[in-house]
Amino acid sequence: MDRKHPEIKTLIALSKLAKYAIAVIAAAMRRGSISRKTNETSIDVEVNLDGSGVYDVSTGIGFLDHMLEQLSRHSLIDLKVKAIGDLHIDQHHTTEDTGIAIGEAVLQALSDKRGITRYGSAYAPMDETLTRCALDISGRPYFVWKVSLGMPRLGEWDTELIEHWFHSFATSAGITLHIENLYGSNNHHIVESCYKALARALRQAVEIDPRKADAIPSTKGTL
Ligand SMILES: [Mn+2]
Repeated sequence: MDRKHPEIKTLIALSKLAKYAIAVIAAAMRRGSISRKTNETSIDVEVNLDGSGVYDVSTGIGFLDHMLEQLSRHSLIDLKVKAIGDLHIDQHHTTEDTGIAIGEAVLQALSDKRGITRYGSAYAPMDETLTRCALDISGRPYFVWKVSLGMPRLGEWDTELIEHWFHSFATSAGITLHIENLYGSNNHHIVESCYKALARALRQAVEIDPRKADAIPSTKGTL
């Protein structure tokens, strides 16, 4: 086969274009939708991994809404969350279950994970605070949290639940997730930088890598 022959060159160009088009179409369908009802919470979540960071979030916990909005805005993942939980007891179930449902929706949207970059990492500075997030969409959930918070509450949100949110998200999305606050003093900044670092790292990791758009990014052939 003469690769310099004009017709062959056209055919090669067309097949590359077709591969790219298939990747774009597959990417356009990377949406997830989860409806999760228990005796403790009722949660509806929709995500679009190829969005533009449009969100509509309502959990009944103001600070959690603020954080989920940051997650969407900085990951460019469109995010709808409607959670009605047993807040008259405490915020534990609502916090945990939104983490689970968003993780499940992301996992569903990733489907067989074809073409994804897979790894992502980001530093998020916020005034005096610096936080690092590194993650692998590995199918092997693992969670490392090196963050200390000195205040018992942010708004009305119990800060001990924040670690739990990240743990629930990592577990249900099947992500190896490491978050470390390197330094900082303001608790609002520390928590917000954790969500922003997660957002930026996630944005990288779910992105379609055009150099391997039709491949599963693992030598095992599955993730
Ligand atoms: Mn803020």
